Amino acid sequence: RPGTRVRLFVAVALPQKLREFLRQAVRELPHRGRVRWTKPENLHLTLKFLGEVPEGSLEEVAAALEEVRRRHAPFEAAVSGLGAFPAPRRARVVWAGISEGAGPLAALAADLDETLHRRTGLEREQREYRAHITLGRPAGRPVSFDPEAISIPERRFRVEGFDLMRSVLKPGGPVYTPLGSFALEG
Ligand code: 2AM
Repeated sequence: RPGTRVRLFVAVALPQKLREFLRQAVRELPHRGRVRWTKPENLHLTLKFLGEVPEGSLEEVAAALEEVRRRHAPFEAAVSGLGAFPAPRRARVVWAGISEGAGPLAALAADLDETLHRRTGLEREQREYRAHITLGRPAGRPVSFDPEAISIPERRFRVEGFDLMRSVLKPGGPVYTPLGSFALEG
């Protein structure tokens, strides 16, 4: 159908063991307020949020990602620690931090932003990229917790590529589907 739009983002998939580890770690977190914890199968590291894109642009989006993947080599990254946007005492996003690989992740994010803008006319990101893994969001009002209350010890993983993801917003939470995988090779 003409005019159909798809909600897209580009993300690094996380190993299943790491996803399960993160989901388990936050089960122990004492906090005030109701949190919708991210389902383990949905845990990912976003590089670029594209928003609602016309279905007809999908080929050009994929071509941009293909261009980017060739410019970057695989690298090591690590997750550790817990934080929140805008702050742990009034959290709208509870996240796991990136203790290694933040530089190459930001370089990938910037290249995706630039290349998608050039090839598809997508608007460039205004906010600074801050690599994080969203673990949960408040069900209503912001939640409050002590980021030191639990420890998320360092867990390393290798970034071999990124995926183009489709997001469908459903009452039970977003459903993410990979539309394509792009292996780093630069
Ligand atoms: P988040 O991890 O901080 O929630 C799919 O929604 C992915 O795109 C999420 O990882 C989300 O970030 C990210 N994203 C970035 N900007 C967004 C926006 N304006 N609306 C929804 N998701 C956004």
